[in-house]
Amino acid sequence: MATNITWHPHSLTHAERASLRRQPGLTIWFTGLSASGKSTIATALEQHLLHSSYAAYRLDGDNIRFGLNKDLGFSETDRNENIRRIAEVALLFADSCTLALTSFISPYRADRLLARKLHEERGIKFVEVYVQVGVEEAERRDPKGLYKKARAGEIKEFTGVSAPYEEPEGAEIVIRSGETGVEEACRQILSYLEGKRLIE
Ligand code: PPS
Repeated sequence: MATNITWHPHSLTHAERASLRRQPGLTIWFTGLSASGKSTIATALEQHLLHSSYAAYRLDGDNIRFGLNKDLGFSETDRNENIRRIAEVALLFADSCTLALTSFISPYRADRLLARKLHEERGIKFVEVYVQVGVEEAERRDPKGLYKKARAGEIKEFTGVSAPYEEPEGAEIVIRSGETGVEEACRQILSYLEGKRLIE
């Protein structure tokens, strides 16, 4: 970190801002293997929320790597940095009273914990959604043909094949992707958020 820098606090607390905006700010953090369905579910949830007049915005793994994180690859160190940056960006969205939806594989438990900790330190809610699917099923789906390439050795360090995925232990929501349709998954998340009074 640079030296000679000073933190300038906002003129409002997050709670005061949320009350003025009449809109909560929080991060819904999707994690799961490639082809688990996390982006599909996050996209559908974003639609639901927007149609219910919530400010919501989805940050997507592939997309972010076209811009902000285009300098990063898929080594463990690069993935750590990818998730660290996304955690900070999601926090900014959430602090500004947007519902930030992130869909990144985020394979390392420590990275997801860091994202959670950053939010908790600022008093901002963090909801982890594990979109659970076995490698076999993800590989059977293989919508982008990436598992096939990984098995052929054309993609190195591919999650679930030649790089690890550490399953979440304390996710607030677990979606069993093989048995749960997209609409049902959205309902599961919305009912959790409503139950916790995070949205109305
Ligand atoms: S991570 O692990 O959180 O840093 O990955 P993420 O930023 O979510 O990017 C995952 C998408 O990148 C594509 N892709 C790979 N995924 C995993 N491993 C390797 N080696 C890899 N190379 C490219 C792939 O399209 C992932 O998108 P999803 O939507 O998960 O399938």
